[in-house]
Amino acid sequence: MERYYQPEIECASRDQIRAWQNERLVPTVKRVYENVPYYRHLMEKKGVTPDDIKSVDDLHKLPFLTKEDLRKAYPYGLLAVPLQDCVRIQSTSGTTGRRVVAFYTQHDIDLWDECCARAIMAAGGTNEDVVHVCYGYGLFTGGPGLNGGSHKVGSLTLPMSSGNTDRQIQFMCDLGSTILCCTPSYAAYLAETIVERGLTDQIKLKAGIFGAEAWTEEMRQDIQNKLGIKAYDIYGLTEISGPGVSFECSDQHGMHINEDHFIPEIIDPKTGEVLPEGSVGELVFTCITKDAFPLLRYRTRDICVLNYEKCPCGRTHVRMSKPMGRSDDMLIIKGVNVFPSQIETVLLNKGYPANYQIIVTRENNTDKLEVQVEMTTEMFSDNLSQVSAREKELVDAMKAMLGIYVVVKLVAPKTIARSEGKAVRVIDKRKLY
Ligand code: DLL
Repeated sequence: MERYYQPEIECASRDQIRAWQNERLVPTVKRVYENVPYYRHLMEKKGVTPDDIKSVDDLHKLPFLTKEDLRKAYPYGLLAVPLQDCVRIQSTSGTTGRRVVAFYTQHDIDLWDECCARAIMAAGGTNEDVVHVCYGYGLFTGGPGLNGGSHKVGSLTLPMSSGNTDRQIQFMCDLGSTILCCTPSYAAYLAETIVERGLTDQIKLKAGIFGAEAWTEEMRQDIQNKLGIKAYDIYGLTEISGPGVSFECSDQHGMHINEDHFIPEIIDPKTGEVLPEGSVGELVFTCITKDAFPLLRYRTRDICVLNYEKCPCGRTHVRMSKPMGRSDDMLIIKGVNVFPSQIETVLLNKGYPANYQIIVTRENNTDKLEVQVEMTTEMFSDNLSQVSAREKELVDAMKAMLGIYVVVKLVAPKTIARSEGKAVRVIDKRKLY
C-alpha cells in the first residue's frame, strides 16, 4: 500500500500546485527584494522589480544565484530575516573556497522535516519502524534532516551519525533497524561487511534511503540484493534546505520534487536559457516557503531531466532524474565530456564493486585518465595474464562507452580507502582551475 505523509499536498492536481506556486512566489520575491540588498542589486542590474513577477511564468526574468554569490555574500549577506529569528545553521561539505552557510528559522526546520518525512513514508516508513540514520550529524544536513523527518513520522530514530562500522552493525542487529539512511557508498560498504560476516539473517532492514552523492542503477541492484531491501534515492542540497528537496517513491523512476516548496527549472548551463520540458540541463531551484534563506533561481550545477508524466504511485509532483553529473564535476578529457557515473556503470556492469578511483593527469599537454578499481575476492588472482586480460576487457568497454582510451589498473580487494560519508572518486591532478 502506498503511504503518504501529506496526501492532500503530494497528490494535489497540477493546477492546484501551480496556484500554490504563484501565490507563494510573488510575496517571496517582494520580501527578498526588500530584505536582501545583495539580491536587490542583482535584480536592479537586470532591470527587474517585484512588480514584474506576477506568476511562475515570469520566473525567467529573475537573475540567477550561484555558489559564487553565496561565497561573496558569506556569511550573512543573503539572510532575509533578522538574525534573532534564526535558530540553526547548516553548512556544505565544500573542500575548496569558503564554506556555504545556510540559515533556518524554526518554521524552516519544520518544513524541512516535513519534506524528509514525505521521503521516509514514500519508502514505506511508519511509526513502527526503526530508522537508522548514519548520515553525518553536525554541519552536514544529512543526519539532522533525516532525523527530523523520522521524528515527524513517529519512527524510533537511531541518531548513529557516520563511522564505526562495527557499532553500526551491532545496533542494527540488536535494535532491529528497519530503514537505513546513509550515503550509497557507505550502504555498499555496510552491505559488503554484513555479507562477509554472515550476518544477513540477523538484520531486519526492509528499505534504505540513500543520497547525497551520485550512484548508479547497478549500484542500487547490488545493495538491494546484498541487504534484501528496496533502496530509495533522496536528493537535496544545503543551500535549498538539505535532503528531501526530492525523493523516490515505490516506482523508483525519478524523485518527486516537493513543488509546494521549491520551483524547479531546467536551463542550458552555458547560456542560462530555460529549456523546454523533457530537456537535459542544469537544475535551478526557487524557494517559495522559506523564511531565513529563500534563494531565488539558485543554480545547482546538477545535470538532470524533469518528468511531468503521471506517476503510478499517485503523487503529482514532478520527478527529476538521478543527477547525471554536475556541470562542474564533468571531466573534460582530451576535449571529451566524461561523467564519473559513466565509468561506474561500465565497472558495475562487468561485475566489479563500486570501489574505484579516477585519476586525471596531464603529461606533455595530453590528458590521461586512469581508473583504479578493486577486484572482488573471486576475481583476485596471482596469474598476471588473467589480470591483464581483465584490464583489457575494461579498457575496451570504457572506449565503447566514452569514446576515449582509459588506463585501467586492477588492484587487490580492500585496497581503496572506504568512505563513511561522500566518497571521493575523482582526483584531478591537472590543476586547471
Ligand atoms: O548532500 C544533502 C543530502 C543529504 C542529500 C543526505 C541527500 C541525502 P550538500 O552537501 O550541500 O547536500 O551537497 C549537495 O550533492 O548538488 C548533488 O550534486 C549531490 N547530491 C545530493 N543528493 C544526490 C543524489 C547534501 N541523490 C549536492 N544523487 C547536490 C546524486 C546528489 N547527487
